[in-house]
Amino acid sequence: VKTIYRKDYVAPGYWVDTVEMGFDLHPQRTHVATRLHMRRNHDSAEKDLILFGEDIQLHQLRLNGVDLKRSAYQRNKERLIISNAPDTVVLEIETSIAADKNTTMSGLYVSNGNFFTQCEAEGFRKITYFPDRPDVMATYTVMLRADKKQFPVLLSNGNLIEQGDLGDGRHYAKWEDPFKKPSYLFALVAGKLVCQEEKYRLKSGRKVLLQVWVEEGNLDKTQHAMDSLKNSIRWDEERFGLELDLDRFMIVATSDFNMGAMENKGLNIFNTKYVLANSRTATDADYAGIESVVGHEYFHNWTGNRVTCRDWFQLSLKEGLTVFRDQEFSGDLVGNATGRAVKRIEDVRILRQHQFPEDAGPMSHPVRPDSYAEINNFYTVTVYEKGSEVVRMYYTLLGHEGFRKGMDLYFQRHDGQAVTCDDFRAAMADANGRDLSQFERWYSQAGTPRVKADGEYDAKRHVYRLKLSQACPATAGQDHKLPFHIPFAMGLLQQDGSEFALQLESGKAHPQAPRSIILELTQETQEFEFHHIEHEPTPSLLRNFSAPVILDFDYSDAQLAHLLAHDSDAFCRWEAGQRLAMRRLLKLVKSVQNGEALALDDMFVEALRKTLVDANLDPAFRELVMTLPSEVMLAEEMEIADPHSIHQARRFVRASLAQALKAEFLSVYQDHLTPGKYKPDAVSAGKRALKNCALSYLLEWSHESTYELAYTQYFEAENMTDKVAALSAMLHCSSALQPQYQARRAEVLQDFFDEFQHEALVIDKWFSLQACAPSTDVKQIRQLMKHKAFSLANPNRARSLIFAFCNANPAQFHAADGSAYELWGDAVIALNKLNPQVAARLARSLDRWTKYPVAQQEMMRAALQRVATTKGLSKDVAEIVNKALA
Ligand code: BAL
Ligand code: ZN
Repeated sequence: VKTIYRKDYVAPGYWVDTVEMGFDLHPQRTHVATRLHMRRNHDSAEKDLILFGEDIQLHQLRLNGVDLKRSAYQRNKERLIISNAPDTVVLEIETSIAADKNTTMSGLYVSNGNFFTQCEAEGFRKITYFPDRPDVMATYTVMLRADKKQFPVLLSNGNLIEQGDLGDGRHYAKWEDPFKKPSYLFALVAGKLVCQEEKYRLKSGRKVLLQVWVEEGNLDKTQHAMDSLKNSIRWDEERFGLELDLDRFMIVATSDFNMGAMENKGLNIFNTKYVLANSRTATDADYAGIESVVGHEYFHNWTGNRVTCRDWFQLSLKEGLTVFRDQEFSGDLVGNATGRAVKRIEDVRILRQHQFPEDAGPMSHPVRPDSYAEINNFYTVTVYEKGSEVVRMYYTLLGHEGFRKGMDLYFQRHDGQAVTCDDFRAAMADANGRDLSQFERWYSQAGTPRVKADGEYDAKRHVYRLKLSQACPATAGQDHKLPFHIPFAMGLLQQDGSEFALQLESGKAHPQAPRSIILELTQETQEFEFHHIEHEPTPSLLRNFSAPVILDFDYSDAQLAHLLAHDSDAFCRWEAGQRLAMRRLLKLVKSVQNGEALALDDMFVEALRKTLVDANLDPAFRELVMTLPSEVMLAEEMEIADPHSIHQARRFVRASLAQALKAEFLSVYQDHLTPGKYKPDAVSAGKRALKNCALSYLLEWSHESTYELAYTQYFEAENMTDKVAALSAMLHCSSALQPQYQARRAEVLQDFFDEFQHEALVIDKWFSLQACAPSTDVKQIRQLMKHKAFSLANPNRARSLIFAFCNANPAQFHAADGSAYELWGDAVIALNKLNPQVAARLARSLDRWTKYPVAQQEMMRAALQRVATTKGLSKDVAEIVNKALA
């Protein structure tokens, strides 16, 4: 498999100014005529005219009006090269595509009888020959022709400028996108679709047309996406002064989609999962997901489309920045400080659960990678979520105004350009007169830095000395790391829970000094002295998770309980609870391994009880505190992961809490019932989350009455959040398999399937709930794969069953006999033929194989080798398994 390096970037030999395309759409054979106006880039070392093309039939090639003979160009499976072309070229290309045979969901494909495209990263080359690279930006005019009955709706980017009948049962629509764009933002949609639409008035007074297109029968599920779109437009105007530049903005939903959604100019194509919602079918989490993904794709219009990436190594330029923007959008929409903090904690959880393991495994790469074999493998949590943390650090270092100044300068300098992460950093630095050269290491060095903090209190001088040291583990190809520029937010708590004024200079006391400050750690080790600290403080460190690092500080249990009870920084408050829990869980795992008796101390139970019943705290926050670190996170904390002991230990803590706090859980449950009309806002969702968390604990306390509670909730629930929570509690609790509950469990599962069998997204939940249940073993997964509703070819369905099992049911996935690794291998191999991108994602479930006991390692290695030696392996999967085995 060929590796592509960032250092080898060469500017394109030719620019493309205009693209005219004509599509004659037929599922079996779509004919595409393309005309490109090109001109030589005299600044490029590339002298040939290079076009990319894959899996397409070439019928004709004409250069400046003359047919090119076969000897006039070179062509292989990936490229078409014309040497000695003139400086100005009009290139006409005729190709055809069998879209109905395209199971990769990249390029032009058919889903449920409708045409869709996905061109990022390199799908446009499956439509026509083209310099398919993000730094080639052109304006597009697109003519679509198709059978009117079968494909009544014809959409592409930009504005609709003409439409009409062709007389033979076919019709046409002509679209023009006035903005220059790279080919990866091209899109077309054709088929039987209906839309919810609205005229929306921008702040400037200009009116735009907003549309959400779905399959017939789904118009009762588009309102939330439409509301989210309007909120996004308003938010970008208010927070960043960025206006929608088109007269029309469309969202289209398809149930066959590799990613969450795609930001094609003016024609966003979405996975149905991130569009369709009503209270009957969607949970609070689904509603929140829709809001953030609609926001994300909309925000790309400026951060991604108007200013795009010079090359794919710069992917985080648009993705990290746009994730940061969507996180801020969701945080701002909640509208209060705790709601913001809750969102922040949720985002940090995702980073720790997914990105930290990635950074410690075989796919570890910098936010701006240096090489890849298949770019689709680099749409990762590192590029996205760590990339967002990197952008957030500018925000933390430069402040709200400073960050805005940097954004303004970025657009002033680069609107209409394809640029690099360095360009973004330069805009941030220049707009604020700051030297951010060391900050570059966040882009170039992989791995999660560890910051060690040591505190020392000098009672005589009333000085608290904080020593911070940083180190970053070696990662593939990077043995030695240089110090990062780390914003380190902190405060010092007094005994009564209030905060000391933070004064770094000695001399007179300044009671007005801030209570929370941001230290800048740029050396390997630095010391800070805080003056006028009258008694030994409890340090509140890395507030709001101010940098994507692992913090080591030797807290006592008492200090953690103090932080959990009092810290004004909600992140650190939550973190204190997690540390208390993690400490106990890891000890209990050892006890399980040694066959010792298990016990949970009162101090911990008491600390959680206080939070659980504290009515002054936001319910959503209380739910987060009551949620123990996941099994995946526990595994990451161990030298040698032991999924079975981890599962037992975690189960024991949940059961012990349920036993000790059953009265509290019961009253919390009853106090947070939210009868009445369903509202998905954060406050209502928080109440449901806490209530359902209480329910799940109550079911750990194995008792008829609590099982009854879930059973009743399931049948009486008027919204999907409560229904799924009840079902999940019944399937996932330790008593789920007790004979007296078996029949009920089967009954609710069947009832759920019967009621929602025509709602694909809900049936995904049905599969997922079973895939993640602790009692579901590999045999049952194989049974579920034979279910009439299962299909490997549909990415959502494959994810709902197989990915869920491999990634979120560790105790069963790591069954001692290795049978689940075989299932994994079978699925990767089968998916490889259908959809290499999705196959490569699943291949990553064995990323952390070297963390397990030797016997398991051997079986995982064998499974990886079996995949690696499969004939016809895509470069997507090959890159993943070869890196894992390296
Ligand atoms: N650009 C791919 C999908 C997304 O990140 O929005
Ligand atoms: Zn994105």
